[in-house]
Amino acid sequence: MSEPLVLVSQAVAVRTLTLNRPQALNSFTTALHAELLGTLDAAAADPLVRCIVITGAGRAFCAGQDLSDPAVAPNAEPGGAQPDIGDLIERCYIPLALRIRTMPVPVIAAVNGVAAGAGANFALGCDIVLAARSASFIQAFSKIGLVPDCGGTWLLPRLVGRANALALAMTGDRLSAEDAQRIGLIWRCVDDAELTADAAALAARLAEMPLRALVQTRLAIDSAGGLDYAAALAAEARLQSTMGAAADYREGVAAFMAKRKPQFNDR
Ligand code: T3D
Repeated sequence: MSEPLVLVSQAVAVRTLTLNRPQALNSFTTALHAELLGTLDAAAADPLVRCIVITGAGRAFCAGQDLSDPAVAPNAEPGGAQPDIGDLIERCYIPLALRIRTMPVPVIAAVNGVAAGAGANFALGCDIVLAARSASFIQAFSKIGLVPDCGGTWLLPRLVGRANALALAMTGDRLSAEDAQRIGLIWRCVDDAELTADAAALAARLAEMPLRALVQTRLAIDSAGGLDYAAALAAEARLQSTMGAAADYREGVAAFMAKRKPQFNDR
């Protein structure tokens, strides 16, 4: 039997998914896409999972699309039929990006090495991005005549502003994890030796928190970008009506008043 393309492990309520094509820097093939989506679906459906960590095997996080995949190889014949890359994006990258954004639990990217092209934007689409100090982020698309995908055009300007987004995307320059933290592209960069433990500790903390509130926070922050201030305030009030009627709010306040640890169960 061949090795799984995604290694799955569970520690208490935290599920870790490790991209496992280290020989090709964990670049995406259609088989990896299928396996990754399957493991994300399984994690979403499992009540024992309260937080997910995604990382890469070997020295890279993910080098984006596997450029040796015959399905995307340009036809060298001038005027010959070319592969429809947009079709691949529709079939593989959009479902992946949307799956991450709709997970019923928080998702942490633990970026252990280089994250390039769609591999970088896949990481940036996660809720919280931790990176090893030796890791880096490359919007590699422009170097091969493509535009950012896997959410890059939406994520980059929101994370780092238009000036940084355009410079990163046009130059395709490698951005160190330290600079990524400095410009707000990621949450935090940590010493290489600490990445796994720090990601596990953060995941364990989130797993004990009120999941429904965390997931609604993601939704509210993402949708507020398309609203004016008054509409965002109104949306917060509507959402707070729902959250305030739920069991986790009662539990949170009761635990605070009783000076005990809360036990949250809403999903
Ligand atoms: O069809 C489409 O393209 C549509 C989808 C688009 C989404 C995208 O993600 S487009 C962007 C695709 N990714 C890239 O352009 C990145 C290509 N890789 C690199 O630029 C470099 O490998 C890195 C900067 C990421 C790392 O450089 P380095 O020097 O640390 O490693 P390396 O020697 O280049 O790579 C190590 C091995 O991994 C090497 O194989 P080998 O020679 O040891 O057998 C290399 O070919 C392989 N590898 C790295 N990236 C990819 C890859 N193989 C296939 N596809 C890759 N993307």
